[in-house]
Amino acid sequence: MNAVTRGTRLEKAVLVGVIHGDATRASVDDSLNELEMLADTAGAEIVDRVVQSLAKIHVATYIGKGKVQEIKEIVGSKEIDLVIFDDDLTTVQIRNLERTLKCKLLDRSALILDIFAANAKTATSKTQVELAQLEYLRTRLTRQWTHLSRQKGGIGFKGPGETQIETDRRLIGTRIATLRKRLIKIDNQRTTQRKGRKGYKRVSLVGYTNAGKSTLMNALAETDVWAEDRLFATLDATTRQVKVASNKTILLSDTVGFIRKLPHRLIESFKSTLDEVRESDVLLHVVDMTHHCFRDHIVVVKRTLEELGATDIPMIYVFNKVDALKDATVLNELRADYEEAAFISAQRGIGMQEVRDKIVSTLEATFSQLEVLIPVTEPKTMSRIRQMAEVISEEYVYARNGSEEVEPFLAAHLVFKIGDENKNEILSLIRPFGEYITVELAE
Ligand SMILES: Nc1nc2c(ncn2[C@@H]2O[C@H](COP(=O)(O)OP(=O)(O)OP(=O)(O)O)[C@@H](O)[C@H]2O)c(=O)[nH]1
Ligand SMILES: [Mg+2]
Repeated sequence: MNAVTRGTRLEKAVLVGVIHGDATRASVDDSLNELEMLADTAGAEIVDRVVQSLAKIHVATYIGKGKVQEIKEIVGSKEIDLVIFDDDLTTVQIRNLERTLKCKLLDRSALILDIFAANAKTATSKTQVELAQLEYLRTRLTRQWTHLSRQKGGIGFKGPGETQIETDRRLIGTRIATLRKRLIKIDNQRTTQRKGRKGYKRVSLVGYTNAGKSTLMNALAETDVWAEDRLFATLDATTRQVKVASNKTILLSDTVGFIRKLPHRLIESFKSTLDEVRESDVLLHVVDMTHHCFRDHIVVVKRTLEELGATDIPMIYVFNKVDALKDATVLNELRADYEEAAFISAQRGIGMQEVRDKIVSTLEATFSQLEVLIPVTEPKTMSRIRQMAEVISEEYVYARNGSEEVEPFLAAHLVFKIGDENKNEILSLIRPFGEYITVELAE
């Protein structure tokens, strides 16, 4: 997509990965495969890959001198426009490498930011991406770009980068402050919006990018949310009503996908979008089980959820793309490992009823049913219960505490369902009324 909008030809890129610390050849290869997908999404043509095994990272150039020379030769002989490192580089490393390689240099964060910039469609996501980009640029203002044609654009040069890079730290600081203020305003608006949705249970789709979240959203909500074989197709949170049972409608939200090494500042600036996730009653964790790295993807998603503070929310695993699965052993293993999971094809609409049923049962599981007699002289307690709980039945009866000497009094016999999060408060409220019993009055 970007390649088309950028005209003439795809930018040619070389990828660079380093085996260091816990990384193995295989894990670096997987990560580079993903970097390749990211670069492809951004509109680059991957011409070559360079991998180096390092006991120690070089402070000045990240990789060793010999490797830098090797890349330099590739850049020259294959007319490379762009060198992309799989790890984040320091300002000094970028400067030194650019000086030697004489071509554009990006690290993984910058590439992801670039894709986000290209995919940001709404005012909110544009603001969020711009903020993340400026935070990134601010730490790299000493870049020497003089040998590059900065105006030509291309990967890593979209969005505010083209103009803001030339302004000084102070200007960027001012812009960042403005964007932050704007985001606080958006945050407040969203909070108000969410309050207006009270009464509905909220379910969010989470998962690795390209897992099929938007496709599942469409299948469940019978709507048309943008789904595409592209990383980070969705950046904004979309919420739809979904009927999960004949008498139960929930709100389902689709949002931005996760990826390895998602820049922390992106998570920071997408906080208001991701609040949707944090405040959900249930999470649907969508996994593309046809991807050979899907187990790593699950780990990355879980870690990102930890970072968001969303680990206490009940989660349903939804293994997607069962239609495209070539290896039955994967399915057998998964069924054993994840007994509660749903196995579906969002694209073909297979397993949709199972997903709906699991949503209903998971929502039910987070509720307790309580029964209590509240004297009519306690209207405050009654109204608090009505606010927090789902009242199933309400009947007026006569009651008294154990003692025969006390005159029976009118009380409401309430049966209600209460979510775990409010259970303790309700229990302490109704404790004083726990002793009452219903009495039948003599004619
Ligand atoms: N074979 C197959 N492909 C699927 C299925 N569900 C989704 N896809 C494809 O997977 C790709 C990604 O789907 P999306 O729904 O855009 O994925 P997403 O998780 O929303 O991705 P991002 O928004 O980019 O994070 C698309 O090309 C879909 O057509 C499925 O059940 N089977
Ligand atoms: Mg999507």
